[in-house]
Amino acid sequence: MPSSQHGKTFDLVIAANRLPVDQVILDSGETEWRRSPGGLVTAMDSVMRDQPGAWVGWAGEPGEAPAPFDQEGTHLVPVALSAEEVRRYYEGFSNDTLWPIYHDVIVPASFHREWWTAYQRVNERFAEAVAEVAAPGARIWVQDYQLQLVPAMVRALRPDVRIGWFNHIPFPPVELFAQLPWRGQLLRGLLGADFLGFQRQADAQNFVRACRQLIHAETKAGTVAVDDGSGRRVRAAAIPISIDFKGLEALAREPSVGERAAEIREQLGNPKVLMLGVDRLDYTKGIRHRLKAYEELLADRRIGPPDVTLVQVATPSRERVAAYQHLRADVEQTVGRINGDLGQIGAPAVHYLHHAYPREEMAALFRAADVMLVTPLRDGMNLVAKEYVTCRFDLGGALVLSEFTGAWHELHQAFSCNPHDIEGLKQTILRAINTPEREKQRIMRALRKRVSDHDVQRWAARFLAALDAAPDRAEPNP
Ligand code: GDG
Repeated sequence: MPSSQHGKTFDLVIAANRLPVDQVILDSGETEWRRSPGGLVTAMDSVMRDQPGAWVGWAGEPGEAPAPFDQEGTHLVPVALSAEEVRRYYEGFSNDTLWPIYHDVIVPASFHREWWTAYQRVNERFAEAVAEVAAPGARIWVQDYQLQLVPAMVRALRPDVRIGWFNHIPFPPVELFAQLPWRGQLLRGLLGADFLGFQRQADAQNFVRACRQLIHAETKAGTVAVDDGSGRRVRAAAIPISIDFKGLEALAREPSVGERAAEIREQLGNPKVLMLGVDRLDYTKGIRHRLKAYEELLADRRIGPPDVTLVQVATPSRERVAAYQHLRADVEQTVGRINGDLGQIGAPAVHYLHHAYPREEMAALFRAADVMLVTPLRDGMNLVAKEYVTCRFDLGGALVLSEFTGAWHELHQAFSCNPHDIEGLKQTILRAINTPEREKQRIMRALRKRVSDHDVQRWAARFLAALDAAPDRAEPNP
């Protein structure tokens, strides 16, 4: 039952692995919470404007959770994770079991029963926190692969609420999903929801097929029947995520951002062609394939410094997971070799930056880049592709985009590539460089229209409308 007698309850409750704030330690030694600038936060702003909501998530540091607090109109409910739970639930099960399985097993997945136990325990804690702050009949929106058991756990505690879940990453084909020793529990966890949102139609279909084949559920027209005697059907559909087009374009139009873009080109020696990659340093992003194609183009003397240079921003990510440590070593060795073999004094072939930058700097880089290389081997959506075209209000630049991203299904006018096909990728990069300006402008206009018409505010509104329209829930238990 709702525990409104103990505290405030809300008609909309978000549950995500992380809270939308970061703790900052000031010079004075005091700590302060700052809003993190992610797209999800912006999307939620648009839906929480008219109705206050709560957000349940981890505050980012292991140990005791801070007390719930209000920030910019949202009630934040921190969930505690011990250091061991961070290792087992987050780095382990989420990022070393589920992440590789859901991304085509680009690296092998690790299965450990104690990671699974921690995943269950943490999901239960999230579900309890959600049940505490949800008003009667509230809408609950659970985010992502770290919380796949939460829908069923919340339903058990609070049969009166309406539950949605959105998967930010791909949902794998049944042949890969079937490897998971806990596949049945994961599917049943998700089937606690009323509506399940995915990035692509294919992801929703993979989920439905997994239910049919692995737990023998009856499925029909994008819905799955739940065999708990309630007669409930769960709908699965594609609601692709997007970005805050208006907000980012306004930032990109700032004169200071334009000046910084010119300064970046100047500092790079005013190359004729500036290529750019921006990714979390993750093996799904195809950074190695991109570097290989670039290295070969340089070695073949098709392009070369000082006329052409590549800036690769690789934001540090999951640094305690072994596969990420290997990737970093490999990428850094490759960059060193390319610069050693093919760079010149004052004109390195690759500018490799293992940092996170402020949004203004990212917008300036996007404005400065002639060719944006987005070459993942698998990516749920890839927001960088959408951000790049958003920043190009001047219609300049060219987007090279992998077919294996969710974004490609919306932005297929881009210079498409299969990153596994190194020869094809090289040809695509050359085409992106050499296509006449007018044609590139035509393409950029079409890409921008798509993102501007389908922004993150529309995504959030569509998700909640789909949640409201999902097949009726069963009558709550008396
Ligand atoms: C997951 C899915 C899906 C990166 N470096 C910096 C920085 N970024 C920003 C980018 C972009 C975001 O981080 C990364 O988003 P992506 O979509 O590219 O990738 P994932 O982190 O893997 O996200 C993905 C997404 O969820 C949303 O559903 O698209 O498929 O894997 O916004 O700009 N931002 C700043 N400094 C950096 O150094 N400020």
